[in-house]
Amino acid sequence: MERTFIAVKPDGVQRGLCGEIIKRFETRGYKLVAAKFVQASEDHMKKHYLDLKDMPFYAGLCKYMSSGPVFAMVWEGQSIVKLARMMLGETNPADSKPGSIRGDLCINIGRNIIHGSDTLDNAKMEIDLWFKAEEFVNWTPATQAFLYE
Ligand code: DAT
Ligand code: MG
Repeated sequence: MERTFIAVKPDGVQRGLCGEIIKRFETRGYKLVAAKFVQASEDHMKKHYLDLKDMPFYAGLCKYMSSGPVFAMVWEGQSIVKLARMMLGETNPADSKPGSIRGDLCINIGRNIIHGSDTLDNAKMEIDLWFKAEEFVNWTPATQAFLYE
């Protein structure tokens, strides 16, 4: 089983989309293993987006991401890193297909409402950056036997 880091960004929180986003992961059958509602510091966001440090939008992105609360989550499931990225859609909502989260719920690249890890390695790094070991819940969903062969 893989784990991935998903966060509803400040714009998604302000627009009241946390429930809709959680619902999509829940109804697909993924398992929530950690979650918290937090306002991250700008320094924290600079670490989170370190691979984008040379991009012209890096400073504004980190400032924006720390400007309000985010809903940070770790979801678990088979091939979830890649499949969650497909659920998100493209980075630019304008390129995202209807049916995807960004394709259905947002318009602008700088306000694309949700973050999702892009690789298994980045998922591990992001999960370590955002969550401590004691923040994870060990549980077996009652649906498990009907989701996986
Ligand atoms: P993603 O969030 O799809 O993984 P990314 O890691 O390339 O995309 O970029 C992180 C975020 O930065 C992205 O969700 C929105 C913002 N961003 C990316 N490209 C941008 C651009 N050209 N102009 C403004 N913001 C951008
Ligand atoms: Mg990314």
